[in-house]
Amino acid sequence: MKLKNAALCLIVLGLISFPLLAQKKNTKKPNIVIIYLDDLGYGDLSSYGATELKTPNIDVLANGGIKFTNGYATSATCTPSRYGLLTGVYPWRNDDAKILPGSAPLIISEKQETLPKMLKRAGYQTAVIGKWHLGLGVGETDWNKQIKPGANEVGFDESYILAATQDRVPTVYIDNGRVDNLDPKDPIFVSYKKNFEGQPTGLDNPELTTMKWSHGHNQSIVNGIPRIGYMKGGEAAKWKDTDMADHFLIKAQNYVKEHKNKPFFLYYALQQPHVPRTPHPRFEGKSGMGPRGDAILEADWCIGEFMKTLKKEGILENTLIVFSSDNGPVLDDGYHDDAVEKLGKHTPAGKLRGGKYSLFEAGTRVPFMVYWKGTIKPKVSDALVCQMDLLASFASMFGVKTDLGDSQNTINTFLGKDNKGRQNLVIEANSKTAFRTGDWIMIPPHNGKAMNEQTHTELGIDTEFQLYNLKKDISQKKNQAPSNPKLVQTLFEQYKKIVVDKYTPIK
Ligand code: NG6
Ligand code: CA
Repeated sequence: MKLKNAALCLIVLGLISFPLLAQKKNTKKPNIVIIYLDDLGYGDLSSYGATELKTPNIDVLANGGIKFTNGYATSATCTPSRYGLLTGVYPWRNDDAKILPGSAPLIISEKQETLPKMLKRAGYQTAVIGKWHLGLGVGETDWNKQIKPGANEVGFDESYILAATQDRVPTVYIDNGRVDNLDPKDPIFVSYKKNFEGQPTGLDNPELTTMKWSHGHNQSIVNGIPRIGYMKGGEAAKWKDTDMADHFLIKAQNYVKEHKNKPFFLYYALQQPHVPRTPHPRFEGKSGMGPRGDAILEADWCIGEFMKTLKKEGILENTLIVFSSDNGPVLDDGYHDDAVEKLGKHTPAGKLRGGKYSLFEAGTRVPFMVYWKGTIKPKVSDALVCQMDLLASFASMFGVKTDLGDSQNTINTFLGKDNKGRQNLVIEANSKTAFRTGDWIMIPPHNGKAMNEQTHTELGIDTEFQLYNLKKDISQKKNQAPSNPKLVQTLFEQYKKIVVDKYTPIK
């Protein structure tokens, strides 16, 4: 009898204390980490169906969190996707949101709302570590001085970045607006117009290159790799390509260790598997697929190490992690690096058609997961979600007012509480757009090439309407537009309301 009473007591106590505990957990602000890869395809992870590559660490996030099968970047290339992610505004609303040279000015206005600014208002410390590619300064940048405005002026308390891409000059790290390790006696000069006298180039001095270019990438040579753009000086500041992954990882780990006592937002933007693919020698040959596969394994390792740090610092269960990629996969993106030759049975885009640069699905549909150990129950979600919506969603989660732009609050979908996602989405590739709603995607007529001959990518461009049912035909094999003119018209009207009818971009 006594025992029974005690048990009853415990149950009652449990019932009372459980909601309190649950409440406590929900009110505590989790750290937020966005892990963002560069050119990782929908089919590049074992958790997304890859059989030829094993990505056990990223799979922990996919299988232990919400794994989205209809998760999108806003665009099929880097700059616009990152613009969408950070500003919550469709990148095609900003004419400057196109693949930028390393010397381009910052394309986010200092007055504009951004994800880190909003999170700062919610009480977060903010940082970006890794690839930036949203421009720096106001033009005619002097790389020997403080470079402003940049990441720090649009919401990041701290930034440790590469300016554009690994294949573009300047090939240096920028630490809170200053070129890291720059020797003032050896100033650095950058030009995208003409070479500096006496400097070798990939075009004229192929004997000095250890990696061979296939298209573009024949200007200044750094570490034996011919790049896009010209650069002179700054010897001590030049990065070592094979150390880049370790370098960013250590920066990210240190950031966590130093900021763990208050909520932080870390945008950890890895450079892999974008070209030039330069995995550290300890990953060389590990995938059997050449440097592209090795770079993916290296990125997977980095993420595993980063997770270990979160765990060791005791904050893994209080950290919400979003994982995604800025655009879909490409094999030959300008260097002969065996990506084509050693691909074997691997399908970087999975069953999707197209790839990086494409309006077909593989351009923008990317691995996308939200992981929060102990809080989010693992599931696979086929809701339509987009990176651009993280801004409005986190704003709603923390009760912070925000300038919405195109960002929609889908927080319950991100946390796995519902399966609604967004109703529709405009995707973009090379300033051309298409409209997804429900299971349908409508690609309006566009002028332009159907094929990118250099990368061998189908671009999804046609002068006729295209309509695909993605549920029944994920590989976009059958154009249903000719047999569904009414539906095409309806979708085109909805699309026009968003795309063509005037909207003042936030600049
Ligand atoms: C292209 C480059 C490509 C890559 C891309 C940007 C050539 C021929 N091709 O112009 O190699 O750098 O720009 O990729 O130069 S992204 O992922 O940053 O958008
Ligand atoms: Ca990219």
